This record gives sequence, C-alpha cells and structure tokens, in this order.
Amino acid sequence: MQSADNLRQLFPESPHWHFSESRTGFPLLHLIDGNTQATVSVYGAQLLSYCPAAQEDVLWLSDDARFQQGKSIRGGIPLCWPWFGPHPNDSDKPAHGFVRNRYWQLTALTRVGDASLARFRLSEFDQTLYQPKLSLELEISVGDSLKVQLTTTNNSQESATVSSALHSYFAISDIGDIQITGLEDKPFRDAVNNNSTCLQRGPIRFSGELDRVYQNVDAEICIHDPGLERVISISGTGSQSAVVWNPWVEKSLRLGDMGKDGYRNMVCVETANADQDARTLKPGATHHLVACIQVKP
Ligand code: TA6
Repeated sequence: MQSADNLRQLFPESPHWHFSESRTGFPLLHLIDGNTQATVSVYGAQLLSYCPAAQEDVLWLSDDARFQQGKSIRGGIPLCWPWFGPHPNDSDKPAHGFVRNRYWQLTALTRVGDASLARFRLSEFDQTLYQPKLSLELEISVGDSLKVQLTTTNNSQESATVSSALHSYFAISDIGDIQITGLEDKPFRDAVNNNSTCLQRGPIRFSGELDRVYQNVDAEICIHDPGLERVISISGTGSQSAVVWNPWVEKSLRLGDMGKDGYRNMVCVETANADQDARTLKPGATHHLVACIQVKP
C-alpha cells in the first residue's frame, strides 16, 4: 500500500496535486486545475469529490461513509468490477465485485492540456475471488469536465466476460425536486418491482425507492436540479446501460452508512456494462468504460 508519504516521494507535490490522509489514514490525492478540485481515495481508486469552479460539489459523499479496509466508501464514484450487483452464482462473494475494497497503485500524475490526470492500476487479484488473468487501469482527468475511464485488459488465453459500473453518487438539492432526462422510451429492469422489464415514460422523477437498470442507452443523461440551479450532464462511452438509484428511507436505514436523511441529497446515475450489456473480452482485448461528467448552468 502506498502511504501519503510514499506518494509524496514518488510524485513531488505541485500546484496541480497534493496528498493528505483520511481520518482513518487512507491516502487521499487532491487534483487541482485552477479553481476546480477533485479528491480521490487511493483505496478503491475512488473519486470522493469533484468541485468545478464556482460550483458546489458535484459528487455526494455520505456523512457516515466508512473509511475501513474491506468496506466500500459510501459516495463518490465506487468502481463495480468484475461483476455488477450480487455475484451471479456465489452469494458469499461481495456485491459489486471486490476492486472498490482494495488499495490500488497510483502509477501516473501529469498534466494533459489544461487538465490534471491521475492513473491507477490494479493487477494482482485474490485468486480465491477471481481467477481470470485480467488487469485494470483507472484514469481520472480533472478540468472543466471530469472524465473517468476504467480500462479492462484480458491478459489470458481465454475469453472473459465482465459486468461493471462507475457507480456515481451525485449531489442534488432534494430528491423530490429533480428530474432526469435522456432515458425516455428506454427499457429498464425494475429492481424494486420483481425485476420486471418496463419502458421509461418521460423524465424520471422520485417519490420512493427507485432502482433501475436501463438498456439501449445512447445519449447524454441529464440531472435537472432547480434547487442548485444546475444541470449535471453524464455521457458514457463503451457503455449501453445505465443504472438509476435512490434508496429512499427504508433501504437507507438497512444500509446504515447513508447518514441522516442522506438519501434526500443524492441520486446515483451509473455509467455501466450491466445485465445484457456485460462485455466479453477475447484474449488480449481491451475495453474502456468511460463517463464524462460536466455541469451546465
Ligand atoms: O446500483 C444500484 C445498486 O445495485 C442498488 O441495488 C444498491 O444495492 C446499490 O447498488 C448500493 O450497493 P452497495 O453494495 O454499494 O451498498
């Protein structure tokens, strides 16, 4: 595990990046581009915060987020890989895979144009959890927009199928006041209605727990937030599925780390390769799952 001090030696701090530690000692990377800032936990290679200039944080992080080894951090952009949701046939394995509960290696910090870029890598997997010889790289680019790219490479001689998601938690004024566009007329699996397949009619609005996996996603998804007077735009590439989720009251209590009424100020819109959008990589193949996030006034 690279400590904050190790990282300072490897990547001498600059006006564009510096390191700190969470209250539990997790190394944190702070990326700066002018008046735009982002914070990334090396544990999980997980974005925790993205504040464009003159904007409130675009990402939501629970007040009760646990920074404990072996647990996922509630908020930001957790990485779900190599399976999305419960393990397909082994309930003893962790939901959403295992890479969000691992320390990654920070391998590069640099400037590209007028953006600050960080690259992380995870290539050693616990063989009891996962056998295929795949490797993972995450690239985060912070500038006027945020680009998150999760790259899977199949280093084996066998094909491998992976489902995954950039499980983005967005900060909103109030769940009752927002609406989400860009998924109109798309089919979705409704996880709170016996996984039935339905069709999206009009914009998405919230009045209770909502947990849907949309397919045939091919356009920008927008979170319209009149309370914060902004629109958060999410565009995916290498993805034809998207997950929209709010746990509401009961599920928040069961989760236990959503904070008091935290559900009112967050919504997940996840750029994914989920369900039938899982991807099969031939030997030597590479797949990029990318989310581009920006705020429009
Ligand atoms: O992406 C939506 C979802 O699959 C929900 O069903 C809920 O389980 C959520 O992810 C959070 O999962 P987690 O394992 O992070 O508590």
